[in-house]
Amino acid sequence: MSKKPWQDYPQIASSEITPESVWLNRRNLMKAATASAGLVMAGETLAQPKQLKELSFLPAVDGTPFKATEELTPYEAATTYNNFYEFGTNKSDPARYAGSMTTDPWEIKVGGLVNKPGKLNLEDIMSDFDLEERIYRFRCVEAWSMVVPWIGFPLSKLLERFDPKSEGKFVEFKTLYRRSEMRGTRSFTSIIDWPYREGLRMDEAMNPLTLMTVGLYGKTLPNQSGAPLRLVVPWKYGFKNIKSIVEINVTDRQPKTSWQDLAPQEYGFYANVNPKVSHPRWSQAYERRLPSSLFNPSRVKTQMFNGYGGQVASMYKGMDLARFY
Ligand SMILES: Nc1nc2c(c(=O)[nH]1)N[C@H]1C(S)=C(S)[C@@H](COP(=O)(O)O)O[C@H]1N2
Ligand SMILES: [Mo]
Repeated sequence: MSKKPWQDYPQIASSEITPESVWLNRRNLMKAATASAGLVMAGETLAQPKQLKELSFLPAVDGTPFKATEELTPYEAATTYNNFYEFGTNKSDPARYAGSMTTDPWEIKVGGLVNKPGKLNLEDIMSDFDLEERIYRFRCVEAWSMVVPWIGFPLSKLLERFDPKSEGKFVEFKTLYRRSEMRGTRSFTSIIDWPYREGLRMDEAMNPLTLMTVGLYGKTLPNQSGAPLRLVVPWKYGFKNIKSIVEINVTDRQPKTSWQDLAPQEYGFYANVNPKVSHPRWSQAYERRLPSSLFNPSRVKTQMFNGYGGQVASMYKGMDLARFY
């Protein structure tokens, strides 16, 4: 795979290139030093990219928060520069290896504090929910960003169907964990306690911006983007946008999340985009809008709540956002 311009960041200190994986790699080195066995990765054949299906959907409406006005990130950039640690920690690993994940059949289990626990399969999801397009800014905690035309439906519509109980204050999400198809989870350097987990407060989950996403650019999601179903929460850092979801639970306690588990001082539960609250190792005041290169870094100012304050700021009234990061 040839290197794309947006995969070069000589303008940024090496400690800042891919902070999430840099952090992991440091841990990995320590782990590797103590590991007795060498690195043995099965000689995997790369799966063919699967056929993506055209979707019918309601286009995003001009002049609404559902349609960002910035230029779209090219499809190629959005689908070759990814974070999906189940397939490796390099940005190019998901596009290269996620094809090995089987996404058909697919089932999501919904339970916890709901009156009607149950399951949904992908066919139900595709036939029961009206799909709409949302053009959202997407901001990774590593300070790169993109603008993507997602396709999906509000998470609230899915949750309502299972009738959450009034004691339900949070929603927990889990990604598929299938070792045989996810080389990153088998790697001896993998330190995430799989499955990947995320969570939202109930009001965040019910916010109209919060999207259960099944596609991008008019078609079903490629595996590296979290097929067949992933979360998109545009006012939060990218790691909240959990991919390839198989389980959703309504809970009365704040769920544990994968990144919080790994480095609680660096990655909080809320993870609201906030230019004024720095990550311990870098500033969040600016971001690189993909495609970004040495001669065209596309440096833009990061906006409070990623520019969605009008829709979400009221949920955090009176909260110290430096403390609840
Ligand atoms: N299951 C799972 N979901 C995940 C991740 C992951 O490693 N595993 N990475 C997160 C991070 S850190 C980011 S920035 C986004 C990246 O989404 P993208 O690859 O579609 O840009 O996915 C998030 N969802
Ligand atoms: Mo991220």
